[in-house]
Amino acid sequence: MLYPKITNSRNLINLSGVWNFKADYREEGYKNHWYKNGLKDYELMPVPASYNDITVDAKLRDFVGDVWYEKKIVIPKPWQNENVFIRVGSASHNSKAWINGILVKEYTGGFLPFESNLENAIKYGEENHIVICVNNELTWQTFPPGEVYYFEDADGNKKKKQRQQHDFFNYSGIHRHVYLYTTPKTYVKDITIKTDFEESLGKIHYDVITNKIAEEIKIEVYDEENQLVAVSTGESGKIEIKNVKLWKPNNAYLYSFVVKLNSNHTLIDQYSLNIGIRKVQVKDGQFLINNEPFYFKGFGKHEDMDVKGKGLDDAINIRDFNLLKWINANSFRTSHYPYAEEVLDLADRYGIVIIDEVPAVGMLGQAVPAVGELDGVFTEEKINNESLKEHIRLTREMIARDKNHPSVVMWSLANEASVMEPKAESYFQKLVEETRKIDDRPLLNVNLMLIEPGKCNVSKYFDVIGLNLYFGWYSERGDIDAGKKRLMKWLKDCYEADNKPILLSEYGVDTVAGLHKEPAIMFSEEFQVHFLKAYHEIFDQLPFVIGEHVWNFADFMTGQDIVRVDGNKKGVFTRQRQPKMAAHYLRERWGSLKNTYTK
Ligand code: BDP
Repeated sequence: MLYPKITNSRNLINLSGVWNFKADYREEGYKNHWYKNGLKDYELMPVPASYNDITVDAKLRDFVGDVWYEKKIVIPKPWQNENVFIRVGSASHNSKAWINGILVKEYTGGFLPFESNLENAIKYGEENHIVICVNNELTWQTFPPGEVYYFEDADGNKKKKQRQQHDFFNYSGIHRHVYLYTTPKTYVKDITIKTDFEESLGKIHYDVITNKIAEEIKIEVYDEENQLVAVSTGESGKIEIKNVKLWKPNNAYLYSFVVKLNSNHTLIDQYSLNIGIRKVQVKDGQFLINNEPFYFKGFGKHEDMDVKGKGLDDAINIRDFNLLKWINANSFRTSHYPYAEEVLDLADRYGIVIIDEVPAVGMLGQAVPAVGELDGVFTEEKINNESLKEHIRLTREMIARDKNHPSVVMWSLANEASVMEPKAESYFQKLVEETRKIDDRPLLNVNLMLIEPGKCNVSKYFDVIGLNLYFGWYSERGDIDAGKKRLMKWLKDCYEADNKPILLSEYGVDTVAGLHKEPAIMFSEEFQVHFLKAYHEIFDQLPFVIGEHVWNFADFMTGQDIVRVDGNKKGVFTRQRQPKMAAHYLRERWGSLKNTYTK
């Protein structure tokens, strides 16, 4: 799926800004045809942003149900000869969109874009009425999974509530840009790029899909100096680039891949992509980028900030990339859902390596932090065939959206699923099989620390095993030495059982910025530094550990809970993106470790 752009054949209006907004507390929106009649007594709401933290209303912050967004816009008359699409970057979690009272799209999924051709719904040169209803209810068949229930207070009043297993606030609303954009009637629908190289010869394999058979497809590749370096024709083919400049971690080089559709020698559509030439493989227990062993240094992150929640924010995103560079990180995982396309564009540009994760988080029988025995969830009522279908659909859509980003080196198909259950095996076998049919990047599964070494039924299908380990925190609480011993044994046992490279996909501790204690105790900045150092001493001894992603890059909001003080405080940076003590320590360590660090 291509990102909407203005080109010499396409136009675009960004509808981000202030929209009319109404939360449907009395469940009357559909009955009263708000999608057609419009909103009365509405309030104002920014887009993109989560609506939860914008007002001072507790009822809205924790609202479960439908909210309605409305915008009126004149569509330029000259657009009548074009295709016109509406495209929503993401809305959490279930959306319906109407134009002039006509339903144009229904979509489930809170972290991926949806779009619709508006052909039969819009009026050109006149005002058009756009309504989007966003519902934030999760079920066992959505990703992430959750459950709506009713709570009755002492007066017998019923309240709709949501149960969820994942550890981040259920921010809701329209989270990314809403665009109206045009394409010519014959247009480039999709482009797929695969790259490789041999010595100094770069190789690009491309496929272009058009909506109708186009008479001529021309490809031009430009380097960063805007020099034409290669051309081709046809809907698919191979292009070679001499003296190629590779896309490398921390040293990104981007070519511009331009597709031109011609009819009777006249240009009818043009679209260009930034691409990077690089190669990724898992071989002999190592993760290779451009044939060199790559060691992941970085974080699990979240899209999360004050006031805007999960709303796309260029200032925060560019600040984050500056901090990643400053701390000498080379990678992060988009825990626990696909991030905005704009973030991946930045990663391509800054040379930061991405593990792209589908929103399969919370497929387990307990809320995080999970302790003790886990209940089974691979059952008829919970994670069932319907869930598998959805999981496959969202994985396909994530790959369709992100496949051309050179920064994306691996797909993460689940975080902390209940994979010790025998039924998880066929589920994941099928999921992996379907994923490998469409893309050849390595696949990651991330395991919870309650899945003991040798008890994971699905590791065998994956290329890299992610482990989220918190010994010395959730277990051996406060005793880093004991945690460290357990860690060493655990890692060795996991490797022996599965014989796959291991990425420490999460390790970290809640740390209150400004709390100092000597000797170090839990929640102090000193404790966070001691904990990380202890873990690194172990990783450095184990050649099968191919990377370390600290949990988390920054403090982030969670649901209200007795184990969370205004959210999860495991950030190395505060929620306002300022460093804790551990940031200085990590900067030193990662500065002294090369990307191609071999043990
Ligand atoms: C892991 C989860 C992550 C949590 C983290 C924690 O993958 O989402 O936020 O633990 O407890 O279980 O901080």
